[in-house]
Amino acid sequence: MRISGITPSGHPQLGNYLGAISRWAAEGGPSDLYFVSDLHGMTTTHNPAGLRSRTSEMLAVLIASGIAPERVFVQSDLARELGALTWILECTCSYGEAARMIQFKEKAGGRSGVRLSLLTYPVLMAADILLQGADEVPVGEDQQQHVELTRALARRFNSTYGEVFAVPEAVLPLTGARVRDLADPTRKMSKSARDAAGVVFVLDEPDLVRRKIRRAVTDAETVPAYDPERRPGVSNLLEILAACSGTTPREEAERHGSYGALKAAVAEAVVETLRPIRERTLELLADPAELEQVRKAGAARAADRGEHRLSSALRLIGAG
Ligand code: AQP
Repeated sequence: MRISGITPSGHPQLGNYLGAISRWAAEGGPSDLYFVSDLHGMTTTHNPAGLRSRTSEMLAVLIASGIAPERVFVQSDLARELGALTWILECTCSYGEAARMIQFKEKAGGRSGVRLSLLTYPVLMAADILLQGADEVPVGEDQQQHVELTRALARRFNSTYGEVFAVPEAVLPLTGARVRDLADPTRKMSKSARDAAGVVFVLDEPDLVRRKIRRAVTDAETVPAYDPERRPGVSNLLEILAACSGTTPREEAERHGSYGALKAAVAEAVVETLRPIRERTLELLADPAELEQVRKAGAARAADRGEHRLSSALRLIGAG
């Protein structure tokens, strides 16, 4: 069984959709379970109302994109179970192991007021994976060290207290296009980018999408060519267009004779790709009853799936 999460650290953006969510929604998608990891969205200063609304928005986008509702849940709906399991796993983890995580060093390095949760969030991630009994976790390179930690904790718990957890493996995710920021194509498009000018959000109005794409940074040339190294801006536009159209960036480069024509085609392709997702998401958010129902059922299923592992772990560690 495979599990994938997405953090509502910002509004879902085109890169999340083309690179991950659209794959998740496709037949034979990479995972069996998808969750909105809102608890991971509070390891740095956050706004509670904003987090709550972004969590609903992310859940709505997952459903609107076509992921089966029975595969989806929200992490905080399992806060009690995950809190208990995280504590058990923290009692299985050394401080040194957690402090070695590269992401922690990068994000905490030299800063004051760092939340303890920034150090311990990989243990919560281990709890996400181990509670559900996942044996494979599709993750990018930046998360592989966290899956390694999860494996170490599962093995250690099993050998010290008794067999409870499947030892998961990190597998390469089936990813779609890598989308770059339109205003700074040397960076990837990110939902938490400081400047929204280069980020197309799934819920942006079509005219705003067109405007952002029209203003996308390119280079001093005038005719499109696919050369990600030397011409990252125009290559990014070609990749986006190819991902939306089911073609290749090189085919798209041949099809469009000027940057103006290319940008117009990219804008229309993106608007049309996002249109049904945007419309369905807005419908779901306008009448929260359906989303509430999906959320409740997802939480019940996820809690059921993990219940025996949590109660066994508590009992074996001497607590239940
Ligand atoms: N620009 C991107 N192109 C392709 N895929 C992308 N993903 C994110 N950005 C792009 C994919 O979206 C999935 C979920 O992302 P995540 O929540 O795990 O966080 P992330 O990768 O860190 O995404 P963001 O949008 O950049 O968030 P922030 O700003 O919080 O760091 C992943 O499968 C990811 O590869």
